[in-house]
Amino acid sequence: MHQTLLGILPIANNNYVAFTFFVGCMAMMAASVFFFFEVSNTSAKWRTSVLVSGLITFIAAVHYYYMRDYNLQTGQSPTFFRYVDWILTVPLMCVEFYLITKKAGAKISLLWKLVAAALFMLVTGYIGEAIYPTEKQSWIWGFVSGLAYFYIVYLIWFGDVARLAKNAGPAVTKANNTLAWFVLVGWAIYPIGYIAGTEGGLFGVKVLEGVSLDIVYNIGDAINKIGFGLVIYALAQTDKVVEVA
Ligand SMILES: *C/C=C(C)/C=C/C=C(C)/C=C/C1=C(C)CCCC1(C)C
Repeated sequence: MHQTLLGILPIANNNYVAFTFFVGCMAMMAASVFFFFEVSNTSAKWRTSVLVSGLITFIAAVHYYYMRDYNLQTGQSPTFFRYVDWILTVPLMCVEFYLITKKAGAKISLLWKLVAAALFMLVTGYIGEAIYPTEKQSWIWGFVSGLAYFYIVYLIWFGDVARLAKNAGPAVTKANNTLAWFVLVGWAIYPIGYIAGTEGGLFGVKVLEGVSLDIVYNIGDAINKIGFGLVIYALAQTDKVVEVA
């Protein structure tokens, strides 16, 4: 057993997996400090939203701190804590969609729909990645998980979230349009990591052998957690300017 604090185990120059865990951890920490401090520079209407952006990156920072260490010490993927992170942070992203559409009348049932779909997506993904990662099973779990993913995409692009965002005015519409692209393109990074990392591949075809699942997931998290939070932050800042004028 090694006792480690910020990297007493050295990261080898060619260990890109460990390196992306390290950089990811730092980026999540920095983003959290930024969002937390900016809460006081945000108009009352958007404070909770910016705070939630900070909570998302903070939860990720704590997990990355642990996952970085786990990966360095064992050389393995920290699958369990990866999914613990996602099970906490993805529902918080659903909360962000609820908060931006709430003033246009979003009901709590919309939040539960998003959260239920997210949990279904993540639990089935975990089963395929950690419990039945076999050639025969993992692609089926990945496919079922993908159905829940597309339901979320549908709600945000065409369903209740899109409709309510439009009613909430141009600033929210614009933010929701950007977030919708994050969910369609940014979140699609995760199935790519899954296909690379499970035996089942893409419907049983191994198209991404040799690609590191952890590097793909780490890039996805940086884009989706920090980028997503910045869109919320930008919305809060734009709306503030409108208020003053
Ligand atoms: C901050 C973490 C985020 C935004 C994580 C998002 C994760 C996903 C969208 C995962 C999706 C998956 C599929 C659509 C199919 C294969 C299994 C998953 C769980 C990787």
